[in-house]
Order: sequence, then structure tokens, then C-alpha cells
Amino acid sequence: MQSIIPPGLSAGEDVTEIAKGGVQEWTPIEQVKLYTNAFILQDNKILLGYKKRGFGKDLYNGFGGKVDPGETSVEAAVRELQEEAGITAPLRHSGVLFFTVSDVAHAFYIDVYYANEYSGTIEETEEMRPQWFSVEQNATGTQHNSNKTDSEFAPIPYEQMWADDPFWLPLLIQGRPFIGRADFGADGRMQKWWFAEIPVSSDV
Ligand code: 8OG
Repeated sequence: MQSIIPPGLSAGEDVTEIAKGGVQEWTPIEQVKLYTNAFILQDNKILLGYKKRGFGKDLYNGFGGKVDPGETSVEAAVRELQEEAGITAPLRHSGVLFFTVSDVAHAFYIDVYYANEYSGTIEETEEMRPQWFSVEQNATGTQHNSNKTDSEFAPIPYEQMWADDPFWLPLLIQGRPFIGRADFGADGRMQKWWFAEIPVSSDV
């Protein structure tokens, strides 16, 4: 039987598909670069950063970037979190994402991490402006608030995030490991996508 798992990802056969779409073939993979993305989840809130420059500018995202030579993925994730948000956290692996972007020569293999605690003081950096959002679906707060009670934090701003994030971020928040792939056009829209939940014990 042909595997349903898209090229670029690997997992056992016991994956549970949660979303797929698009019609064309998966984009051929030439070069792959390793990236990280890390989220802090605490007290029904999630820490996101507003990206002020570079790739993904003006979008909210977790904190992360390229894995440097000689560095493990988790070392890179810890370093990027420190560089972009000023904090350190005991990051745990939550999933793997694989992306292609039609005007970028390499594919992105992204290890996604989370932590429920952190040390240090969250601070704005040249690259990111950190902000807490409520993970409650009926959150009503407005953005750019601070020093509010939990229920007053704005909901996750999916409309200002990468188009694939609504598929897997809810799984990360619920502690459910995942894998997924999306191929993006130059216009930033997803052309083909596939996301799945994998067993908790899986070594993704
Ligand atoms: O170093 P730089 O900030 O350019 O790294 C890119 C970051 O963006 C890295 O954390 C990986 C992340 N990223 C993508 N694509 C997507 C995506 O579709 N969704 C999310 N949430 N993050 C992404 O490269």
C-alpha cells in the first residue's frame, strides 16, 4: 500500500489524518534546511511573537529559526527562543512540519517545540515583539493589551499567521503530537496540504 505520508516526512502507519487539500502533485524536494519553532503555553495562554522583519514579516508565530552547523535541533530551538524573546525554557518536541515555498529554493523541515514554563524576562527584540494570547476559543480581549486577567487576552490571531497554523496549533495546545506538510505559492497561499495526528509515544 502506498503511504499517505507526504514526501519529506516520516512516521509509522498509525497516523490520523486531520486535514488535506489541494489538487496538484507535491512539489519535488531538492534541498532541505532544518528549522525550529517554539511556543510557551502557560495558564491558558500562548506566547507568540509578531515578526518585525525578514521571512514571515508581519505575521505572528512561535520563536525559531535555522539550525546552525554543529548544533542539535533542540539546542537551536533554545538559542532562538533566547535570541528572539529573551527567555530560556525546557522545550519538548511536539511535531514536525515540512514546507515548500515556490520562490524559495530549499524546503523547510521544522521541529516544533513547546514548554509550560520558562525562566528570564520576556522582552521585545529586533526580530520579534512577544505577546500573550488566550487559547480559550471564546476569548474576547483585544490585541496589544497587557496586565489583563486571562479572559481578557485576545484570541490567537490566526488571520495574521501562516495559513497552515490553524491545522496544527490546536493539536500542540492540546499536547497531541502531529506531522504535516504544506506547499505554498509565491502569493503565500497553500497550494497543497496534509496534516495528521500521530501517537503520543511516536518519536517524531
Ligand atoms: O530564521 P527565520 O525567522 O526566517 O525562520 C523562519 C521561522 O518561520 C521558523 O521558525 C520556521 C517558521 N515557519 C516557516 N513556515 C512556517 C509556517 O507555515 N507556519 C509557521 N507557524 N512557521 C513557519 O518557515
